[in-house]
Amino acid sequence: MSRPTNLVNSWNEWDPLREIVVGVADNACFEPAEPGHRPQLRTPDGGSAPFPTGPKPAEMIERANEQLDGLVRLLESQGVTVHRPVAPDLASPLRTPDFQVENQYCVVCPRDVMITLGNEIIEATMSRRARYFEYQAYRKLVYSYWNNDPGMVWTVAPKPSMADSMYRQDFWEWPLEERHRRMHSSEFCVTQDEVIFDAADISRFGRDIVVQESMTTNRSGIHWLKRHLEPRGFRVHPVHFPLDFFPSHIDCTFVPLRPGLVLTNPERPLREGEEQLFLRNGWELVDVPQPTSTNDEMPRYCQSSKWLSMNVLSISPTKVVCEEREKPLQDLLDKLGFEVFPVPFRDVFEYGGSLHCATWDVNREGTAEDYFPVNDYRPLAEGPRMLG
Ligand code: ABU
Repeated sequence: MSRPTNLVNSWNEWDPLREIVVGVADNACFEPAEPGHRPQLRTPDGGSAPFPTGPKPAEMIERANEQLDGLVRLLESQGVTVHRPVAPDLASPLRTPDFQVENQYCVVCPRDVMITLGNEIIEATMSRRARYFEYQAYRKLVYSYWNNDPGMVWTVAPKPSMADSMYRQDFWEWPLEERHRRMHSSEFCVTQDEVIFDAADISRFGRDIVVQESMTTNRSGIHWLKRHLEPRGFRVHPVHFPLDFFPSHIDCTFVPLRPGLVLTNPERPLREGEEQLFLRNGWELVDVPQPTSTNDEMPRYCQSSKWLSMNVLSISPTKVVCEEREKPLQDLLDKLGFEVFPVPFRDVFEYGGSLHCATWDVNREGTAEDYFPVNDYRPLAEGPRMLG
């Protein structure tokens, strides 16, 4: 019996896009301070005024939704099917057996929570308390894929406790010299005792998966991904960017745009040696230009770095959506042969990211390609192989 067309099918970050989820700002709250996160106002004095809590003002939500809706219109005009999550109440305090938090955050960045790896959707463990239940906004959609695509695999990664013991609180107090001294040890605000990863620390290259060790993904999380994905035929490669002292999510640091090309962050080089996988297989690593804003010039409540400039979304290996102010990057993309679609997105930044973060692709054309035939990959253990 022939199988119906796969609804869930996405192997990399660039194949022609068919179906995607774009976040919504409805019901968004300010992100609370918690052991895994210390939000600060973006002011030149480092933000000594307290960071607000509770629901965001309606006009701020409206502005972000206008820009998210603009992205939806662009994608639809390119023939892409777009879905939106349903934002639950986020303003009420949250209490589990292990922690409490005054409010949740938002459902603008599905990329952090959900990932498609071939025919599989994985819900990440997450690393912050205010985002513990964020997967709920996508469950209705996941059920529709589950009910209508018999080949789809749905995996929920183990939820960590997010108890105080899961975090290393002194991390936030380390002076810069201490961070510099420790920059190769990859110890951040989460310990190694529980499995922790945010989906946005993963970048997909066909059968190769690159995962950043960070404040939001620990070595146990990467180990879980290896043990889960290797038997399915994937190769999981941990990567590190030692000059990023507060790493969180790979998509402002290392952004593949087509076979053979990764955009790289000039201030966050790969750990020495880790570039070899790419260079030995003929990939080009191209530094992006400086963003148009400094970190201090980012929107007042934005917790991401100026490198949201490179958080672009691929519609295909030749078409890229880019934030409208980032002209230097647009010029580079143009020179590299891409058709660039600029959209305004700055009002979305304070909800956790830009164009890549605010989306989760569920279906792209294409299959499991091997872009890294030259490799000395050592799997954890031999298991049944599901890919060719
Ligand atoms: N959510 C992406 C943030 C990454 C960065 O601030 O560089």
